[in-house]
Amino acid sequence: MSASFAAVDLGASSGRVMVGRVGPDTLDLTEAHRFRNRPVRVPEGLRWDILALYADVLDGLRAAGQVDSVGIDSWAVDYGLLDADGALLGNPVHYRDARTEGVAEKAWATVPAAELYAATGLQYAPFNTLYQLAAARSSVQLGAAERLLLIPDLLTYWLTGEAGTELTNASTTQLINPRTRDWSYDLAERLGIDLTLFAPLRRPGDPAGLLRPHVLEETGLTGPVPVTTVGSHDTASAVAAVPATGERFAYICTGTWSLVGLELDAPVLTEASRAANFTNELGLDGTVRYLRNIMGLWLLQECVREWGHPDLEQLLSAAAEVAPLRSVVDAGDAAFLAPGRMPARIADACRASGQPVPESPAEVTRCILDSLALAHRRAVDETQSLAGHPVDVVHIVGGGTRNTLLCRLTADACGLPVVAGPAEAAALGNVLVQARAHGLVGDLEEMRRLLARTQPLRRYEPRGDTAAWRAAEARLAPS
Ligand code: LFR
Repeated sequence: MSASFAAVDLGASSGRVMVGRVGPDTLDLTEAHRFRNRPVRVPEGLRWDILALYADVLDGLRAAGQVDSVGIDSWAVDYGLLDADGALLGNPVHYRDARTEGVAEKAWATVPAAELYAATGLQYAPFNTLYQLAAARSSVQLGAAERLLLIPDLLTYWLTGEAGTELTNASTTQLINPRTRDWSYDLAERLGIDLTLFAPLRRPGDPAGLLRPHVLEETGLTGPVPVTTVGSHDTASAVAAVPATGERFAYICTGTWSLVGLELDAPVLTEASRAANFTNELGLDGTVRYLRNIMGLWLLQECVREWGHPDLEQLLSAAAEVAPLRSVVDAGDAAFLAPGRMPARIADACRASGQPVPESPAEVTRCILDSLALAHRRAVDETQSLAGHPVDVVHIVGGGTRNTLLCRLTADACGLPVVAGPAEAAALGNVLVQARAHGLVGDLEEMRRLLARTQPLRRYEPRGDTAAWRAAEARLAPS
């Protein structure tokens, strides 16, 4: 028996609709539609073009053809607000928008940062939904809102008419207690956040309704076609698709961000963990994604945009020839969060730490990739000691697996073997959770065995010792 599943996977810079065909010993993924996700700057700030994304989702479902179910995942933390009639109130605000500047400090006056961490396990990031809601507190839109739907839940609502809040993504709001895996009622009340805005929680595998008649009409599909709840946070789906065969592994989900950490059974809520800014997001089947957010390929994407989109392959081969570790920046620094002027900001950071300023695009690219590998090394080291969970392999999944230089440098920097692949991890995790809900695969372990058997993976052994990386680390001021 086999079945087909459409996985809608929206990243911050591109989206795709993939079709996964799953049988007892097969897992094939094909691309139905790929599209750009282009945020738009309007006078009031940076916004997601959610209608364009929805139109692309519909085009993708049409291209996918008849499937047994549909699942949706996307980036985290952002949301749309609906009025009492269920109509969308304005374009969702982009998490890189400046509205949250200085907001966290005000929230901490009510609930101190240490208490927030102990209650939610979430890292400090200015864009956590909690701070976005605090920033929007007196806005007309929030005042008029009856419902708040996280991005994948909003798209699911448009497709099926059913509203829910998927748990793995809900955990990125900073309003969930990672021990009870339910809302942090007390915290929300103290911060004046109205939890009734959120639709009831649903979990990966839960049904999320059927495609509405007008959606069937627009996509040419024949009903009934169910939508299945998946790990709707893209990182939850990507981690579910890490093709690890044991427990002693760290993962790096690469794309716009690098998310580096471990899969654990319980959250780590210590003060040391808070100081290191590690987060405890909820994963599939009671797991915790214990990880750090690193700026990731965003640094390169923004430079490439500024350079007028030169050929990436050529740029990466030229970067491979540049002398290694000449200058490094702290790829965890929030100074790189906002869009714009990225080469200049990288140059400023090198200057400020007394290192040579990279000049050519190849030099800047090398600086970025060395810096990312260094940040990967640091996070892999720290996650093991903070969680008391040693690893002997690092799995890299996501779009960054196509960047062989980044994978190689990461293996060297960590001093550990790297297994790279699959590139479309989020889509595969999305497909596998749907397949499981349809009785085609078993638990997480079985999903991973299927991935390891069926997906092309590439192994990078570490070269040399890590002395040069340790020296480069010392050049950066402690974070
Ligand atoms: C990756 C990701 C990260 C989240 C960031 C913002 O696509 O979902 O996990 O921290 O985007 O939502």
